[in-house]
Amino acid sequence: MVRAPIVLDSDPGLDDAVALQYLLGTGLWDLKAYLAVGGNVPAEQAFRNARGLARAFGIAADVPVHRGAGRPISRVEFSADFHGPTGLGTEVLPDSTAPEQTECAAAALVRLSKEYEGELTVVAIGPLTNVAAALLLDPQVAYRVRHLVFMGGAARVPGNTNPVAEFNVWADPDAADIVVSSGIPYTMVGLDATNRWRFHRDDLSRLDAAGPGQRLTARLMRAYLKSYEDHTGQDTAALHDPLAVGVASDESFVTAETGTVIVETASHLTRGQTVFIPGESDRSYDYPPAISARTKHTGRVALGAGPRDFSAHFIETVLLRPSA
Ligand SMILES: [Ca+2]
Repeated sequence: MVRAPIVLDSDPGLDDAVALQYLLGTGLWDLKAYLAVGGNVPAEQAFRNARGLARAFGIAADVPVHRGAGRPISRVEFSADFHGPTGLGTEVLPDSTAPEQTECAAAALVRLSKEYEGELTVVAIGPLTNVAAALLLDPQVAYRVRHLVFMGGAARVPGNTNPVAEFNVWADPDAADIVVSSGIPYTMVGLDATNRWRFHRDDLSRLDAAGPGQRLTARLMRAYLKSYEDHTGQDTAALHDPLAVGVASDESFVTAETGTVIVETASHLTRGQTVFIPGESDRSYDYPPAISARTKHTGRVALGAGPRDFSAHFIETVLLRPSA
């Protein structure tokens, strides 16, 4: 089977780490680059974590890891404490033995969009800073990328960072707005869907039983579950980032509609809100021209859990891809 070219852009991040493992486990993708972006952790720590994960999952020799933008487009960098002191709980992974790439993430994305024009899938599971930077460098990236799937946003459910905004979009709302207004074919996989597919304590015992190759994964998921418990009181954890990777190959993990997403970038109160205007809406609002003009760009927006069980598929798939 021919594996399709893909780029993963990530701010590792506990669920980012297992999203990479899941991507590799599917066997569907030819990972051309692993891009780091600040978000859950500052940009430099994201790069270190990404290199460590590339080594841990045995791809360091084959997949270049690129350093991302040093900061959000127009915000002060902010990192969540949800993912622990290193971003991977307390895990400090040995660095990759591969030489450091000098090409930055945005430049790599521009280059790969040319090399794999019309074929390249991009999955972004952190703030959209690198993708926006690539689009600013070369707006034609939007027309060369086959499909962008990003984890972010909350269309019709509450946010997790303020009452209406999801963290990735909140962290760099300007970047997100550049992306959804660029013309790039995109699918937004936000909290409407990601909160619906969970990792359970029972899944930990499957990892524990799988031997040394799943010990890192078990530690990461144990830390992730603990963070959920400490921060939200929930005893299960949302599979946010892995789900975005899953949707890149099969939309039936979610229900989705076509419409326009506009990101709130002006308000302090609702910063990062992803306002969803359904494409098939029979409601007629009286939009000002600046908003009406935006509705020519549409994407797919995940609005709930789909018929295919992602939680089951996730655990089965990571079990296929032990770490080194
Ligand atoms: Ca992430």
